[in-house]
Amino acid sequence: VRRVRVALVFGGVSSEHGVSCLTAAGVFSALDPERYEVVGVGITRTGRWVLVDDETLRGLAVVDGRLPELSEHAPDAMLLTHGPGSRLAVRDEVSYGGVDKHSALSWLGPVDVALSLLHGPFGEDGTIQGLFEMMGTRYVGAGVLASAVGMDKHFMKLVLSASGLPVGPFTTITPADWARDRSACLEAVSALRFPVFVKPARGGSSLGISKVDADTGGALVAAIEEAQRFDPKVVVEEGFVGARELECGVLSDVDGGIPQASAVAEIRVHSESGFYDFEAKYLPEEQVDLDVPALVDPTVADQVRDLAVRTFEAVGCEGLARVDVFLTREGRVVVNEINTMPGFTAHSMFPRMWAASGLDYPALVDRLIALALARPVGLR
Ligand code: G1L
Repeated sequence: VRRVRVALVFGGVSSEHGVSCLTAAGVFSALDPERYEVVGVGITRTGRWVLVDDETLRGLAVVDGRLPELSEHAPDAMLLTHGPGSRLAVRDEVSYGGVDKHSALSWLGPVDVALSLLHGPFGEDGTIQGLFEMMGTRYVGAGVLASAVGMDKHFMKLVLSASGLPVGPFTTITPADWARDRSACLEAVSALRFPVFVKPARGGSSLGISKVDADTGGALVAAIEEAQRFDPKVVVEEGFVGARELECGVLSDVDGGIPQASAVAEIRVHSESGFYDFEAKYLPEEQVDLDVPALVDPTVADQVRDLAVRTFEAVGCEGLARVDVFLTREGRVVVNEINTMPGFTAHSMFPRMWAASGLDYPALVDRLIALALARPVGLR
């Protein structure tokens, strides 16, 4: 039987280049070489698409505490298309004379499924998913719309609240809002209960996020302007003081039935104040304990799982997503966010939650590829 040809697209120009490379090595090592053939498509820090062989993929590891990085010297890779199985080409350095570009391309043949491991803009925001759609290539994970909604905290909250799901109070400040009437923006923020978190709407990481403790004009404007450095659109959220932070993994059902939720995990933070706060959340990893599964009442875990599945469906996700929730001091479960591209090394939360549910890392990767292969190309 023919092996499934899997394109791993990774690296990228984002700040998470190294994490993406590390994830590529993890996914690669989880793929059974008897059943899968891997085509490594790297994107260098400068944005060049390069072909990455198996040995290079295997070698992407942390060395001396430093994250791996793609070399700029690899041969150019190009995704040329159409139909089920986009064609991959590599520039043939020997025959390439700069005269006839077509004669300089060697075919690598069709790919059966693509896996993007790119972070942030052009990676998890629906853009590369759109490229795969246009090429008629099956791919793992959320589609164009769900990826874009998952990346944008403003639209994510609109979709979730319109679907009747519990989200915290928030307000959005677009560049036009800010230009039109700053004091109206600040008044909308003042209607929230403090502390508030000021965030770039489409960051995907913790960059540009500030906590503002009190409704004092100066601190608020400074926090908004800081967030605007990362994204012209800013979201301000009420903080849940003293809430516990829980997470749950969701996977599409293989037979197209109801999505399935994993064991629930808890991120436990050590902080001076003794409860969840901003400083604690963004402290180095040593300061955080991960409980997988979370030590919560089984009925709470069931509520979290149910909310995670409903969140997944509300956003129109496919494949996988990690849903992060707050368990408030009053015992309410509220969605914080959905992440269509969660951390995905074997030690990341999503794989760990599924391992706790009996699905180990290689089985998880298998399942995601099977889901992508079973999915029709085009409108679904
Ligand atoms: F394997 C999946 F499901 F396709 C997959 C691949 C990569 C899920 C999540 C990720 N995550 C990442 O690549 C990243 C967290 C390193 C960047 Cl978004």
